Amino acid sequence: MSAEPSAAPLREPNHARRFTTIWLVCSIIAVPLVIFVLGPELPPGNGSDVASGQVTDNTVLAAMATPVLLMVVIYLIYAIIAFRQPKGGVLEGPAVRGDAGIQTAWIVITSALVLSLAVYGTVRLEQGFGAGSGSGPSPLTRPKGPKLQVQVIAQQWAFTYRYPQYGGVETPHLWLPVNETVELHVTSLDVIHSFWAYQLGVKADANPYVDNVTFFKPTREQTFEIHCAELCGIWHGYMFDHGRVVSPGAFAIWIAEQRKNLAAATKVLPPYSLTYLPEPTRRGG
Ligand SMILES: [Cu+2]
Repeated sequence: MSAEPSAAPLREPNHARRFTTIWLVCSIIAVPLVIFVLGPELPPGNGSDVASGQVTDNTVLAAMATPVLLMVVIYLIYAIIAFRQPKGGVLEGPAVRGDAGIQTAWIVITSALVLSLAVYGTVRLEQGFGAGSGSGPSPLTRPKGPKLQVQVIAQQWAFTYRYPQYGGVETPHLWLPVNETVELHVTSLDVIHSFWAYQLGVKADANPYVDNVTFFKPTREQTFEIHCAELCGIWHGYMFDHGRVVSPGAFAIWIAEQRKNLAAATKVLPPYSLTYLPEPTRRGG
C-alpha cells in the first residue's frame, strides 16, 4: 500500500546542486532583465540629472535584490515539490542539526551584500552636491557654471516661487528652462512643509527661518507634479500643482509676462531674502 520508506534516502538526488543550478540559471536570466528592461521604467523617471541618479540607485538596488528574492521564492517552490510527503506515508525527515558550510556562506554573503550597499549608499549620498537632492542650508559643493536661482516659499497651503534674477518677481506656478542648472532655495513662512517635484527627483524640507539649498538640472521638457510631502495642516493634500520645464525661449517669454503682470505685486513685496519673518498679526488680517 505504501512505498518502501527505507529505500527512499538512497535515491535522494543532490538537492543542493540541483537547487543552486536552477537558482543560478534564473538569476542569470532575471538580473539583466531587471537592469535593462525594468530599470529604465523605475521611478522617478529621467526628468533631471538628480532624477536619473535616483533611477540608477533604484536599478542597482533592484538588481542586487533579485537573486535574493529568487533564492527565497525558488527554494519555497522547490521545497513544496521536492520535500512534500509521499502519498500514503507519514515520514519523519532526518534530524538536521546545522550545516557549517551553509551557515558560513549565509553570514558571509548577507554581510557582504549589506556592507557593500552601505558603502554604495554613502558614496551616492555624498556624490554630486551633498546629501542627495536635499542638500541642506550649507551644501558641501556647488555645481559650476551659471545657475538659475529660484526660491520656493511654502505656506499653508500653497507654494509660490521667487526669481531674484528677474526682479524678485513671485509667481504662483513654477516654470523652468530645460538644461539649465537650478539653484533652489526652499523656505517656509509658517509651519514645516516639504517641496517635492516628483519627476525632477527633488525633495527638500521647507522650514521657517531655514534656507534649504538644492541643485538640479532639468534634462527634458515636460510637465511635472509638485506635492507637499510633509503633513502641514487640514489642506495639506491641497498643496498640489503642476510645474513645467520648457525651452529657454518659452521660459524667457513666460518670465517677462510674469514680471509685467505682477509688477504691482512685486512693488509691495518685502525685498528678496533667504528667509522671511512674517508678522502673524498682519497676516491674520
Ligand atoms: Cu505643506
